[in-house]
Amino acid sequence: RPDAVCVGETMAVLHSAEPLAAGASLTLGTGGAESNVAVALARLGHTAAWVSRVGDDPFGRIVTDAVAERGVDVSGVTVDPGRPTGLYVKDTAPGGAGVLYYRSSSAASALSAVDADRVWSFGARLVHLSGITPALSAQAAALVEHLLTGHSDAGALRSFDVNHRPALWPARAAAHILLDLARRADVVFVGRDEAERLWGTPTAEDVRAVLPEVPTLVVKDAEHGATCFSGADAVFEPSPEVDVVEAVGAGDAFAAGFLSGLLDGLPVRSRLRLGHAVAGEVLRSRGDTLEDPPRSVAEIREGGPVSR
Ligand code: KDG
Repeated sequence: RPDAVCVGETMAVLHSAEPLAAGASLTLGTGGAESNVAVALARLGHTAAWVSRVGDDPFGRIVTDAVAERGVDVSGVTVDPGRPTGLYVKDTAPGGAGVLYYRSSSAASALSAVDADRVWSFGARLVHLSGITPALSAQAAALVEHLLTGHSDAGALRSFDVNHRPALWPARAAAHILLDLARRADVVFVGRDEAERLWGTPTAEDVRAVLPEVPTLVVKDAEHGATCFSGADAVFEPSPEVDVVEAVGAGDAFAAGFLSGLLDGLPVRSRLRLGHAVAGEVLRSRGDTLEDPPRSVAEIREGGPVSR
């Protein structure tokens, strides 16, 4: 029985170290918000599975192998011979175009409520989802809604990272859908600026006001810090200083650090500190996923568990 099952699209990534131009060299990697969380949880010593769909193509095999090699159970990944694996290009050097997606009609965009049984069959303690999946297609949105509301025999906690991707859907289309999904989750992660763009909520307290019932709500405010609201309590933990190399994947790393602390029954402050520590490690690297946990993880964990 894994600690966590993470559900969502993972793409092949082509990374350009210089602004894209004819003849540029691209490095092939792997990236997907939810599998990034699964990989980081596995790196942090938890058991994690990833459920998705990939094409019957080299990219599908490459991304599945990359996730599996990092210790994640990929037995819940379906190969769809009729659709390609999604692809994205990171043209993130100064002056570059940013992140470019080639993922419409991808294999993962055909995720649907049919896939829910595979998720539940793991009997995991936690199911992690993100607001990227409902942007992929109506049927993928139905899967997320189903997993957040449907019956889990194992009594799984549902974790939802809002992850609004403006390149997939504009804020006006995403706002009410993402708010409705977040309201159904047990644990919600959202960026302060992201929430402001979606819901017009400038402060963490304003975000709490639109999501008052969520048992554990984490509002992340980039280099300033993160606030965890649970019941009437609010705990703020400042972000440590980091020399940022590339920010892609840092939100996923934060979620994995926080969820690791939650799975271990650590106090809220330790969960936030784990989130910052793991995010810091990804901010300092070019890749999207955690390679090795930073040393501070052990120190934070030494604080020990508390009863939940
Ligand atoms: O969170 C990092 C992700 O943005 C990246 O890995 C790609 O999953 C991705 C997406 O859909 O943007």
